[in-house]
Amino acid sequence: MNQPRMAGVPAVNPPAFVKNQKLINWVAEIAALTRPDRVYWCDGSQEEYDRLCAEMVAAGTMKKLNQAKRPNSYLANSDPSDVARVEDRTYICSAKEEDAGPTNNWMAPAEMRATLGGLFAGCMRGRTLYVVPFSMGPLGSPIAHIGVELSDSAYVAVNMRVMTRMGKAVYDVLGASGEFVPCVHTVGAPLEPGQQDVPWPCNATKYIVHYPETREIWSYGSGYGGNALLGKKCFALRIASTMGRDQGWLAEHMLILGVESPAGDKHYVAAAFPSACGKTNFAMLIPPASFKGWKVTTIGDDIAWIKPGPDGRLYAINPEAGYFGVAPGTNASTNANCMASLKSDTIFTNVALTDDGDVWWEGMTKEAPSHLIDWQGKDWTPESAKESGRKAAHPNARFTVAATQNPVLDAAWDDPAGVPLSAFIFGGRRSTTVPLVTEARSWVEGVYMAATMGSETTAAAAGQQGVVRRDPFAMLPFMGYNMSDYFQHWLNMGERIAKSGAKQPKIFCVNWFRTDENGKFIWPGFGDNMRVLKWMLARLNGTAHASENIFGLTPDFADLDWEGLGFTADQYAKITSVDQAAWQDELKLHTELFNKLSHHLPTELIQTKAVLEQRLSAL
Ligand code: SAT
Ligand code: MN
Repeated sequence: MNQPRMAGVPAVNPPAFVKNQKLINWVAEIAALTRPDRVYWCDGSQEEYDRLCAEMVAAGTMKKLNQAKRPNSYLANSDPSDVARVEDRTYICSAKEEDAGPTNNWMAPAEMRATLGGLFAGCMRGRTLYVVPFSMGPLGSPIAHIGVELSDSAYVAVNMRVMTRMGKAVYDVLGASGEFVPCVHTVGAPLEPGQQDVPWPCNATKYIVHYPETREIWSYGSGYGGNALLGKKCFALRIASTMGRDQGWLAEHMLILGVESPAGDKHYVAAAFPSACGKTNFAMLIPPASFKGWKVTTIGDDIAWIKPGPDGRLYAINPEAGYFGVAPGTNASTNANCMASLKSDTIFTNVALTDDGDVWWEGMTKEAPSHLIDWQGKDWTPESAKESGRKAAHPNARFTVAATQNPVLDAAWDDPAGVPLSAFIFGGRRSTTVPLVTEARSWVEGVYMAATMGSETTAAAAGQQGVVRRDPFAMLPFMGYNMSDYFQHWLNMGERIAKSGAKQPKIFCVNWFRTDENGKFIWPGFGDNMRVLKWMLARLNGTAHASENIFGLTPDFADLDWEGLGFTADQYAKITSVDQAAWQDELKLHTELFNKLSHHLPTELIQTKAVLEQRLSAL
């Protein structure tokens, strides 16, 4: 099976367990283009993980943390220029521009191929090309798909082992003729002979490129998060959303959780929030002490693949196998389950290092340690930070940890059949305007709520923070095709469920983030979001009251369980009020969005907006 060798091209030497000739040929082709010093086929073993981590420690890319305090854990500090997803460098290169739609950057495939051809030529010189085979979803599940990432970053290889089902078993599922999504990744920093490497190689030029028709991903210049771990946003959302459109399923930026009442009534719900808006915390929620016997369990914290089952209901899997979560703000009271998950076997990126070889980030403890090494490797003290405002951890600092370390992992998290969904929740980060919770009166109204969702931007993406932007379905940075066609796809899915005779999931819109006149959050959030979940469950079972307003159905103060929380009707009014003037402005933004998305915008959504406008002006 070996390929003839060209000068300067390393032998591909596939191990005997790799039987897929198409894969071997493709690896040879990419090696010939990128010219790595060697090709290494990952088997996903613990031994391999430990070895690659040890190599990165020796190279200065990672530090091994104190084995007694944080066993088998590492800290990586990225280059300060490479700390978040780069949305303005992310492209959907469909044959037709209108198929990428107005929310995506587009370039003609041939033009992009020419550009990337130049950039990728010789881009891995002096480095190792890692062949990283992975399954998104339980191995062999009918909802799962396989990808292979070729990367010159060992950091990517070890993170992929945590974030996906990665390794030898994938080659077995792939067999001689199985399909895979090819993903090519380079940090874009070739080494000349004898050139000393830097701890975090990357390139000022970055391209995150998707070809939806041929289902290919090419990523250049970044080693961070969603730019580089290509199974996540690139495959599981951008490419998978187009697969879902073509094949009748959904790839969503959603957590999936199970919620069970003391009486044993259990439902699964999927919830969409933009990056860094608390999906991981919600997915691992610990109910307040007064909610005895209530249980919340995690299926996933970021992405859901959702397909209609034989009974017509929607079934969801988490395509991932780990969490790449935001560290700052995570602590024993905001997310004790997460803190427990991070006790060992974790890769931290861009958090601070304590003097005893452990990690720290803003919000981990009330008091910061008296001295730290910050995420840029510099001395940091609370006093110096007061003056300079410098953070010890980057606001988008992350942990990478296996789902199996989560103490509240749902028993069905790895079930190839997925779990049936009873409800969808959509939420943005809005300091004003949007009430705590609203139930849509119909599927179409729910799709409207999701389509017009706005959110204040966070540190998860490079660029200005805290500005409200429309983020339909929390998918704005992750859509693989024309946004309005996606809205239509959602409407079609709703109809399909209705036609099957199955009950459509209910759709809710939430906002945990309303602030008072001093800019402080009014709603306690975190575990207390259970109060809203409980009301939703009762709505599903037809046992809770809701009042109708212009936007949908909202609980009165008396409809929520307040036991154990001193929250007043007055405070509740502040986070549920619907201000006419604010909503008139809000609807203007919906109009702006709809003007931008006019190509193929479903008429049902235009009609829904017209009805809202009428109701609002009649107030
Ligand atoms: O960097 S990631 O895209 O993986 C994280 C996020 O933005 O949600
Ligand atoms: Mn996300």
